Amino acid sequence: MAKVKHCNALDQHGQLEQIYAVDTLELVLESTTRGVYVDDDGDKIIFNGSNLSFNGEVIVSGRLNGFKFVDSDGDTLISVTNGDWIAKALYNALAGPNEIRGLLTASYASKDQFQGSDKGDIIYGAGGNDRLTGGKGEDWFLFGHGDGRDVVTDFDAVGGTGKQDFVRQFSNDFHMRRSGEDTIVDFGNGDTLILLDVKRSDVTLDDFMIF
Ligand SMILES: [Ca+2]
Ligand SMILES: [Ca+2]
Ligand SMILES: [Ca+2]
Repeated sequence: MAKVKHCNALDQHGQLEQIYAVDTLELVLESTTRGVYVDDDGDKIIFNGSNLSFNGEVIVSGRLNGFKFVDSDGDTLISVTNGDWIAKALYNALAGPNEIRGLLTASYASKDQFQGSDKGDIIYGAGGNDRLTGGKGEDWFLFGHGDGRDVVTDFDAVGGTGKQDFVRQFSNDFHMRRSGEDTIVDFGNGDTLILLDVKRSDVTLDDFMIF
């Protein structure tokens, strides 16, 4: 289970894709436990692991247990720990056509835990049954086809401007039902989003946006 922490510096709608020029990433530090990549304006991706080895820019072997996005000011944007991945597979996902999104989708493929910052975050659990906590601010929870049975622990359906949370989902073909104190958003085929301690009557279609 990876633990993913979004930090304040990423701020509202933090799109790593807009921050990182993946084509320009260069490996600037390598060891058996670490690989540090920097893009052309100084934003870093730091991989941590064991038995790592490199061939040019490429990680060719070893395991990764986490990685961190650190911007050119030295502020951590997202920190991922407690994972266990084949290092080459994650490197290949980053080097593939979907770049950052590919890396995140590959890393978040199983059951993980997400903690948002005090500001607005975009939180994407990807595959597996994830536990998602947005924290303060206006948070967006992304949910795609095959993303499992995810739980949002602090969904704010009534907060108003600056606090309200939203779901960004792959399909408008879902139904909602009450389950005890919770609201279940059911997309069928095992894809469900559970909004803990949220009243069914507080959730409206305004809380959703298809992507
Ligand atoms: Ca996941
Ligand atoms: Ca937040
Ligand atoms: Ca999931």
